[in-house]
Amino acid sequence: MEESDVIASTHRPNGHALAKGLSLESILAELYGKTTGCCKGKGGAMHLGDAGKGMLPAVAVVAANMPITAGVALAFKLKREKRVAVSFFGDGASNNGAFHEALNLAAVLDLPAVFVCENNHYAASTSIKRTLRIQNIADRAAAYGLPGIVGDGMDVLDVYASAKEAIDRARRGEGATLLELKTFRYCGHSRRDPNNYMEPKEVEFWESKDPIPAFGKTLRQAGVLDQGALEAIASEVEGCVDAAISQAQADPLPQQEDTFSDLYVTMEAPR
Ligand SMILES: Cc1ncc(C[n+]2csc(CCOP(=O)(O)OP(=O)(O)O)c2C)c(N)n1
Ligand SMILES: [Mg+2]
Repeated sequence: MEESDVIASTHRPNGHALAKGLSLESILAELYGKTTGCCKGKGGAMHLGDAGKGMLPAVAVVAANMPITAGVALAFKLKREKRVAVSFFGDGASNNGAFHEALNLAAVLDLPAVFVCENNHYAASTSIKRTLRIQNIADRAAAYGLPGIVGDGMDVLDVYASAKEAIDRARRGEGATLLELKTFRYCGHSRRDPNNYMEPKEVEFWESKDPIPAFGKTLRQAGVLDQGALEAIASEVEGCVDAAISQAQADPLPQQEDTFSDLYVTMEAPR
């Protein structure tokens, strides 16, 4: 993606926010509800965003970000801007009506959009085996006349290659793509979830493919970084996270008189 492209995220926006250029400090402060957060502490964990960085505040209503992505892509097309709108969502979201509405609109209007399904095989506690009778969510793209790509969501370079293919296609004006990335979540859906519904073998299988050590191995084998350099990066990152947490804890909370500020935008209606 280019900096000028726009993403619309979900109830799991943290990684997307970091990747789109929001600072660690502004993300952690938002999680703590502090005024220094990217939404001045009023969005919280599930609404991270910063329009200036090309990230709409995340939408926690499953699949509701998808028609919004189609709308953003339509705006880019009408303004003849070479920008791309990217939506992230889960396997569960692909059973929601908004998924089908968004893909069909993107197809018939030839929109510069990429719909990225992070298929982690569960929607909360429900296995995909109970909700899907086809092998790949990407196969649903055919029903709308869109290309569907299956990528290995545990392989950084494969994700890069398949995302680039879809984004380049959208930017060339050749329309939208449904990109399914197969992945997994090793823990419960939330802190209250005992996660007693996953097979231990299934978790072990996916953990063995964890993208972070796997990409480290790729870099070592290619002679890009040695083990010492990888460990130095890991400890530098931990230091940055610790510092951002301490800063967020010390930062100020919003004041009562700020309750109604920043809720509405005053603007002239576009013609
Ligand atoms: C319309 C709607 N229904 C239910 C919920 C509650 N809910 C939040 S996340 C979630 C599971 C979503 O599963 P999936 O789309 O696979 O995303 P994942 O959490 O696996 O990344 C549910 C049911 C919601 N936020 N919105
Ligand atoms: Mg899921």
